[in-house]
Amino acid sequence: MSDQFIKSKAAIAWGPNQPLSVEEVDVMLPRKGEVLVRIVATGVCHTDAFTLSGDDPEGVFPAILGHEGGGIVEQIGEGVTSVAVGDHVIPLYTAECGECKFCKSGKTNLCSAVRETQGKGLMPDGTTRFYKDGRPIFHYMGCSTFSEYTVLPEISLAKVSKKAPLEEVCLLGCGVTTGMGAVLNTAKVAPGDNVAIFGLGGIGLSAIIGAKMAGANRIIGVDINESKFELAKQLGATDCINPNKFDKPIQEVIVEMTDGGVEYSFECIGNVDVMRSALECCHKGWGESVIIGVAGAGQEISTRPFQLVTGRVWRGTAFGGVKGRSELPELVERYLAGEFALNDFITHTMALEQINDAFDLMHKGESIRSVVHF
Ligand code: NAD
Ligand code: AHE
Ligand code: ZN
Repeated sequence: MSDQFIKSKAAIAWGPNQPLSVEEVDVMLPRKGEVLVRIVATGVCHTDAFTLSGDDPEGVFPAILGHEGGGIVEQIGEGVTSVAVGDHVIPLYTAECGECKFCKSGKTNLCSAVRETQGKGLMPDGTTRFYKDGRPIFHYMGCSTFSEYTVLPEISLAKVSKKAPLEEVCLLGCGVTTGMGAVLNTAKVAPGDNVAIFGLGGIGLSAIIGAKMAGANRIIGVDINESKFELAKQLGATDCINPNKFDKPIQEVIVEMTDGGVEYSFECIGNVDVMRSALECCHKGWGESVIIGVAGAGQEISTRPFQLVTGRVWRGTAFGGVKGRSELPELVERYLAGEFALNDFITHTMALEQINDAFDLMHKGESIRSVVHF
């Protein structure tokens, strides 16, 4: 154990709804089972904005946000064996210990090993590695990629090919893996299925890629911002519709378009009213709706139970059901083999000092993904 630290540039969220403040922080060196990572690039996901808004029940401040990063191992703590200095890694907000009840179940990617402390903004030993002038700063989703240097548990790192540009594969740390995984792992869309994807941001567009890979028939993109439609169609959407352009509920429109409803729908927004539409546009008897979007504290979903009685299914997914350490390296290989592109998603790049612009662009609906380069 060491009480030594290094200096790092980081964007600190001092409180809800405040712009991030780029400052120099002290990062304590990794302890047993921990790894110090130099972040090369990080995407900005809507979940970062969600937590910054104060709506996240697990949001604690001051914190260093960011969870969609790519980096290089700088130093390892005692007992670390699965990564070495110089390895390229993607931080995981869903760890994979391989030993807990969840990992062993074969039914879920929701490892429980570090989740409790992670949700409190702390390392597994209940302490933080970040300090500003002696004041502790919380971690975020176990990743804190809005810092040049960050510390993670070994089990929260996926080691990936050094051939992959970290400035692009950082997007596999959340958005692209989540959207593709929701379609391919969680829903398991089959060739010929009709799907509807609500919300065409980084997650929804990735779901379109997954649907196209799965051989879906109709891929219906739904968004109130029509500037998202061009890329959605380029990626494989067969139809793009704006709910505000219809004089009836969008679920009725989709049911009519698809002879009774879609096989699968995906909510990629975090709006509980849209979650209802997404369920109700599913086909009677077998349609399944997958919730991906994250909704704020106190919000609840509702529908007539008859919707479920008559065979529709509501389910959710985290990180696309992907087990990060065992499955993400393979996804990086598939990216390197040219099976899907990532640069389509990167509408803006910027230095950490401009990170607040990334949030502004997201809120104005002008970006898909902003990527911060350190
Ligand atoms: P984003 O802001 O890039 O995209 C959201 C899209 O939804 C935008 O195109 C916006 O125009 C559209 N939209 C907003 N309101 C709408 C409405 N009423 N009807 C139709 N479209 C509407 O966000 P993102 O980064 O793609 O994230 C999407 C959601 O997924 C967020 O809630 C995020 O927190 C969540 N998320 C969940 C997971 C998970 O593992 N479950 C992972 C990543 C992100
Ligand atoms: N902290 C929130 C929930 C946030 C949430 O649902 N997070 C998703 C990932 S969003 C990534 O952009 C997730 O994986 N959840 C599962 C988990 O274990 O965190 C709350 O409501 O408390
Ligand atoms: Zn995310």
